[in-house]
Amino acid sequence: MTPSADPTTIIGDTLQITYLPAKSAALLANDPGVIALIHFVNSTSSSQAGGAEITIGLPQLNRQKQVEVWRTKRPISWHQKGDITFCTTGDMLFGYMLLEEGTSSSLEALSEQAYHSLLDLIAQQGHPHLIRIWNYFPNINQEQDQQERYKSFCIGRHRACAKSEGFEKQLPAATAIGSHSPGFLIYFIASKKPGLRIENPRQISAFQYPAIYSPKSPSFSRAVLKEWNDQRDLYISGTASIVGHKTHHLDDQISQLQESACNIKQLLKEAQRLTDTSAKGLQRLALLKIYLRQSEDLAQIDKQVNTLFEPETPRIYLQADICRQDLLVEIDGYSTVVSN
Ligand code: 3EB
Repeated sequence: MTPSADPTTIIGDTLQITYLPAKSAALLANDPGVIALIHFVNSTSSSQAGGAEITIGLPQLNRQKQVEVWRTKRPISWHQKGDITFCTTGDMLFGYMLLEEGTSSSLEALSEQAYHSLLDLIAQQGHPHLIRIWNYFPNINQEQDQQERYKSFCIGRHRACAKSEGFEKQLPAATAIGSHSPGFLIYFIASKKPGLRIENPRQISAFQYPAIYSPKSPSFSRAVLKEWNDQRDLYISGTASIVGHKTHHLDDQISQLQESACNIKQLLKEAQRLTDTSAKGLQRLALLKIYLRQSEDLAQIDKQVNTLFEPETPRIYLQADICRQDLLVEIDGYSTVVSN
């Protein structure tokens, strides 16, 4: 659980994502290079103070609390359109929205509307390629209107995405996680030029899952590789203990963790296979975000993570609900290499 590097080092030109001790976040308040500070605490909110300040209602389990910091070396310009606050830095667009779930519309309608406005916005702004997206909303496994809320989300998202032809070939890497407080929060990266979609040979594409998991398929890729100016990033979707389309290791958190790590390693191999050797540096993960349904046994889990990944890999542990009832662990991965 070692915090990552010195807050003053910025590696790539376009985007640097790090975890820093939460105590040092105040030092960054007036830093013009900050795109976003992402906090993991007990409630969901967002505000704009120079950069974006996003708070996600997921209790952080690390003893020394961390904050996720997004920075760039490029000039940032901020804008607001409807519910979406966004900035552009050259090829990249970063945006977020926090929607309230009213009583008048369903989660399905809200998800469709959110994705519809997001896809519209990035097209209008000339950054039409959705690269990576995070979705957080409460009670993800609860039934509402005779449907599990995760499934309602999938249906709404699918409906919005399906408006553009061939969308299934360009799905972003994604995370969809159940938070512990009200508010439907989305943040995302889009770009002018497309990324490269990567699937996992050990898993059926989520887009082709049988309908038991959702009447309309989950619209995401397992990972997206993206070349920015002087850097190459690999955004790995929330990865769980799924082989083929089935959950493996029911009721066994440690085995699920191992299977998830195995899936991530397979994805890294696949990224390597699909690109030239310069993707080598991408084999080393820069960050791990580990969602745990149960918060007990963290010491044992952390020990396992040290053996499954490089022990110095910065990580944040979050207590979260995962989109299938039987999943106990999910991991987001990120790696980056800078050329020259
Ligand atoms: C899985 O592999 C686990 O619906 O956007 C992981 C990442 C999962 C993203 C999503 C779902 C999503 O199917 C669940």
